[in-house]
Amino acid sequence: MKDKELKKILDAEKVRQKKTVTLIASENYCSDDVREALASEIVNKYSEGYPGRRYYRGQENADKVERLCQERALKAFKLSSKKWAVNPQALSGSPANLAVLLGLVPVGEKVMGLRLNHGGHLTHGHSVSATGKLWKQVPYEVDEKTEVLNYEHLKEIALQEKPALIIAGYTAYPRKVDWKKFREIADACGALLLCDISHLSGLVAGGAYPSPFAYADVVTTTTHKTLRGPRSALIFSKIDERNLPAKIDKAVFPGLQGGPHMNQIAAVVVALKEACDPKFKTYAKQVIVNAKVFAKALQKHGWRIVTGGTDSHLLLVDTWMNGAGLSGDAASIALEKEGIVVNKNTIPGETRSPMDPSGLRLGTAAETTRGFKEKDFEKLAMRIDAILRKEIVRLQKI
Ligand code: DSN
Repeated sequence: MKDKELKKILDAEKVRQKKTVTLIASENYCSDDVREALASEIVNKYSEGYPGRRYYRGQENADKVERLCQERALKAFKLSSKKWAVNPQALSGSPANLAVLLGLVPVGEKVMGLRLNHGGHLTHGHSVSATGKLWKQVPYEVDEKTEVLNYEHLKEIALQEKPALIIAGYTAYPRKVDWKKFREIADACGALLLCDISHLSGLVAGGAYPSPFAYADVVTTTTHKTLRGPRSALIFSKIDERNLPAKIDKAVFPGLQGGPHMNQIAAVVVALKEACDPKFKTYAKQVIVNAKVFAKALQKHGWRIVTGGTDSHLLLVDTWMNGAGLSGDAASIALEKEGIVVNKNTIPGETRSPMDPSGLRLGTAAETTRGFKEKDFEKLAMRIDAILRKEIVRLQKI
């Protein structure tokens, strides 16, 4: 690279990633092949439209890449091309969710989503997101005591509010989601069911977490979390008389964006092939085993884990512990000083602010890619405990 100024920064980022432990649940380390595709010449191509119906010429390779992406996406999630369509053009997770709403839900109608501070995502109808400005969020929460979803209660809300669309699948919910129950709730109130598996897609493709495809109308996912690809997104929609795929395609382009980022789509093609490799099954399984061991080890050191554990790649640690511990912000800063990179996170029933919440969200996907096993996460839990306890003592002295 001739730009020495930028090269210095990028080299420093390479070193930072090498030297630190990444526990951010939405991050991972993609393969060299994924990065090679991202930097390939297809980055230069403008491909407004869809395969076979583009606005500019010179699309023979772009069409092949996009079709291959669709084919491999169906294969990775064991879907039939007769039943499911794939749009790989949304630039990332938030635009993907926005496209689904724009395509399928009249503006002003109700969208039922988990509250942000209970583990939902901004694009599930939060007021600061376009999804909360253009549609009316019907929020739901996790149970106050158990901190897990109470499906009976969700059904009551859905029957009362009659949302046009219900969103299941989250950003900070560690437990299994009962997709079937969500289907029943959606049917009971006549809503569409969107399953956002951005966090879970690698685990689902690897057969380590239940698949929502038997129950959903639409499934969205980012491709850079447990799926271990580039930053991008996929939207799957059911093929039937409702024409969901055509409505979603139209919402993505020309509704929300111009030309797709073909280099990202090419890199997703690589990631999907990798996700079909038997080794990926082992990886996905290990991610969850590691998370369970990690949660248990932290519990043994006295930390409260939200819901008491995890069924996925992530866990929420209550670091505040009613004032006996330290805030999520203070905890994340103390850990970063020791080379452990995490994100602060709200916990259900949050009493503090999102900028300085009560907990941390920890994920095992990235370090499992680097080969961490159970004993490594046990050691890491011990290190984290020591760092946080030392910080509590330091803060008490100030
Ligand atoms: N990327 C999401 C996450 O970290 O879960 C937030 O948008």
